Amino acid sequence: MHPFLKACRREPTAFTPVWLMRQAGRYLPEYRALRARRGFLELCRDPDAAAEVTVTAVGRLGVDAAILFADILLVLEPMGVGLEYSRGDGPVIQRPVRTAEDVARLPEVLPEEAVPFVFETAKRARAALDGKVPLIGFAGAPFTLAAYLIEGGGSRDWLRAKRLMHGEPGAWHALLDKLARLTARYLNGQIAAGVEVVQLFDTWVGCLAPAAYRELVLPHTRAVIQGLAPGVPVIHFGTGTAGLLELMREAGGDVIGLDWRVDLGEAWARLGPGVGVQGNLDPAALLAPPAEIRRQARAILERAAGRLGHIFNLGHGVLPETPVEHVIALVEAVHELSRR
Ligand code: 1CP
Repeated sequence: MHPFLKACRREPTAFTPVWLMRQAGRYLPEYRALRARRGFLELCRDPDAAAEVTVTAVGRLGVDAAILFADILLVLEPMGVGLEYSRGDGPVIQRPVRTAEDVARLPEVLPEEAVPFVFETAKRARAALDGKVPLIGFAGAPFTLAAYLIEGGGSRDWLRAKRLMHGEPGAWHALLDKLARLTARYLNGQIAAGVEVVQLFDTWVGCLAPAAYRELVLPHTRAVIQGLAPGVPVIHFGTGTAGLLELMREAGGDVIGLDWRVDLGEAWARLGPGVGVQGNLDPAALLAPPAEIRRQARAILERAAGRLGHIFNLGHGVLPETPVEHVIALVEAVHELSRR
């Protein structure tokens, strides 16, 4: 079995497996060249091109896992909310969901019918990888999807989302319930198409109070995870989650993703035994020279202290300004320093 899959199951590995969130993104010259000619959505809808982006990144970096080329917001587009990636670099939702009536009007979407190209991409990427490294599928968690749907795009404080969450809990639960069902179906479709691990991105959940997370988010995230085909490891990721780690573990996942704002050793102690950890280098560390990158990688490996189930990653996605050679230096350093 490949080291990445073993680590997801907390089995011993010869070295610590490493991959990077957003490893197939804009810091790669090959990807920028493709994007110069075609829009992001257009690329996602072309399974051969999207699979190629996945496979190219793996070949270039020497990482231990591949990630499907898609986006967490793609499943929202068939709801008729007007998803666009045209303005600047952030996604925009033209017709955001702001009221209980808006929530009630959102159609039930069947991913197999609405985004068949994602499953086709997964099939082709898996075939092209030819067993070299495992393929990760992914989706947004209900909270993060709802936050984008309500705000209409990214936000610093997610106040419109919180207004609905605190002010109209009935509508909020109805929305998250819909998104949880959609997400479980979407991930199960990816699993049927060949992804071997799934990552649930609750990127912006760290903006919540623990009590709000427990009552208004946790049951929906748990429903997604419990609705997944058994036997496929789940990585549950968020940023700014220092106050939520125990609750995220309660919601589920075989591996908990950590950003760089927490000490990996302390966070793992809080999470307790029986769970893996993914992380947690600051993406900005990759802007420093390779010697410094190596020093910080070693420090994180020391904090993991040989516990079973550590997957090395950044605490969030690769920054677009990151030199490719620095990413390669990180991957080599992790492999070399962790060899057992
Ligand atoms: O211009 C471009 O080429 C589009 C940039 C881009 C890319 C490369 C977007 C728009 N999405 C993606 C691909 C993507 N998105 C992947 C697969 C590639 C890989 O990881 O190598 C994945 C896993 C995502 C997941 C995603 N999209 C998340 C969760 C991860 C994270 O970084 O927090 C989020 C929050 C999104 C929304 C999104 N889509 C795109 C952007 C720029 C954003 C973030 C916007 C924001 O900050 O609010």
